[in-house]
Amino acid sequence: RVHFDWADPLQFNALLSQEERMVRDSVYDYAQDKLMSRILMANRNEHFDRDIMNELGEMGLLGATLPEKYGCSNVNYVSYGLIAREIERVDSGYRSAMSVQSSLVMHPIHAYGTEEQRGKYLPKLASGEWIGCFGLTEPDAGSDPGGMKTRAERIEGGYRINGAKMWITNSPIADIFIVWAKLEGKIRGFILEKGMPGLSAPKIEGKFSLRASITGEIVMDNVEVPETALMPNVKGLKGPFGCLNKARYGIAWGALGAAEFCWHAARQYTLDRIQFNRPLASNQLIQKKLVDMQTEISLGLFACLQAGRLMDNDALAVEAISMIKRNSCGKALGIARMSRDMHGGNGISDEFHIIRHVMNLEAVNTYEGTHDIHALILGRAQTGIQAFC
Ligand code: TGC
Ligand code: FAD
Repeated sequence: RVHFDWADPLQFNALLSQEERMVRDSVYDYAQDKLMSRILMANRNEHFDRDIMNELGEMGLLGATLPEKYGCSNVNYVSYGLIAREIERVDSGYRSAMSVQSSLVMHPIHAYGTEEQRGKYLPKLASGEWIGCFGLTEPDAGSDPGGMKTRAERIEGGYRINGAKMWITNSPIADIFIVWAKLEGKIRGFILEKGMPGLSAPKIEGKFSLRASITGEIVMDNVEVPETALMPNVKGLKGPFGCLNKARYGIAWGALGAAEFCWHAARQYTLDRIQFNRPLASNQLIQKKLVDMQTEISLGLFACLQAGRLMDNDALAVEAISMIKRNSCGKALGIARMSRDMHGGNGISDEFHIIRHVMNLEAVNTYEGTHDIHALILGRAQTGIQAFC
């Protein structure tokens, strides 16, 4: 009889290469050692520790899929997914910091920028010396970014940009701002730098989710940038969406890491906790909940792995990314809420970490395209009928 590993029922680990396992194990060790020890107070005090970016840089985890000549690790997309999973096992906010830098800042500079822009920005972003942010969402344009009001106009030697971006991860501490603006009616990507006159990034206070990640606005009041600030190699919404494809893929893996934490914690808690003279885990209702968690996470990981293998071969359709982003985030949120319930009163204490994951996953289920927007993307692809407008 083949041994059944409850934590890896479908032998997911056997499908990883030696290099992928090494990446996973080294990030697991780092995250459990250096991130887990900080998260409780960081979340309680709504604090993002800037040093984490340098540590991620030293580990080669920023822009990890990009070429070595820019100081990056040149690993595959399955490895990128494994990195996201291990970091988000600790906290979605830390994964946010990593994935914004990698997929939403370094990826567009690499894919749409000039060689000069790559050489100037990528090595410092890879090391964590510089932090980047990505400004697409606006106060009046969230799910419908095509409705953005931010405008760029040509001036002598460059462009003048006016507008405001909202809900921008890392903006208050960013050195580099990837900003999407309409230039002559077409969406274009610009690289702005901290300190430019007219550019500010106030922090958004009072978040009950992703409290260990810093979020802000980007306000651009007649910001004048040189010609060299424009990323020349893309026009239209496919520019920002091309970045979101990479980030959404990573979130699909990451959310399952958070879910795994909640599942394993629920299992241990219900084995240890005695009520009615026996462990909670001896009740049928509890076992069913644990098995539902195990099943969804195991199936979800296989979907992510298959998506990663396809992405590594340039064969992944963007609609499939919507499927795994939506599935992982929705299922992870359900699992975290279930785990919270199974922890009883302790489930709302931050010392047990579950309520933090519940609150984080509420935002993860919303950003990078809400759960319902991804349903509508998939619905359009299946029926040929656009339902969102
Ligand atoms: P639509 O007409 O569908 O497309 C417009 C153009 O874009 C192209 N396109 C894509 N290209 C590449 N990848 C994709 N996934 C693409 N999806 C669409 C499309 O081919 C077309 O190109 P062209 O050349 O024909 O013009 O556009 P629409 O305006 O109807 O879009 C609707 C919808 C719902 C699909 C879209 O707007 C959407 O996805 N909304 C969600 C917005 C979103 O995800 N925002 C994320 C902001 S960033 C963020 O949340 C970061 S959080 C990070 C963290 O902290 O971890
Ligand atoms: P809305 O678009 O107003 O949606 C509100 C509700 O209406 C949702 O339930 C949605 O599903 C639903 N809805 C919308 N349209 C339709 C429709 N046609 N049919 C049916 N239902 C619909 N953005 C960035 O650009 N960069 C970042 O770094 C970034 N980081 C973020 C960090 C955090 C913590 C958060 C919370 C958000 C971040 N975002 C970022 C913004 C995020 O991408 C948006 O919040 C998200 O895309 C949803 O937009 P919205 O908040 O304007 O909601």
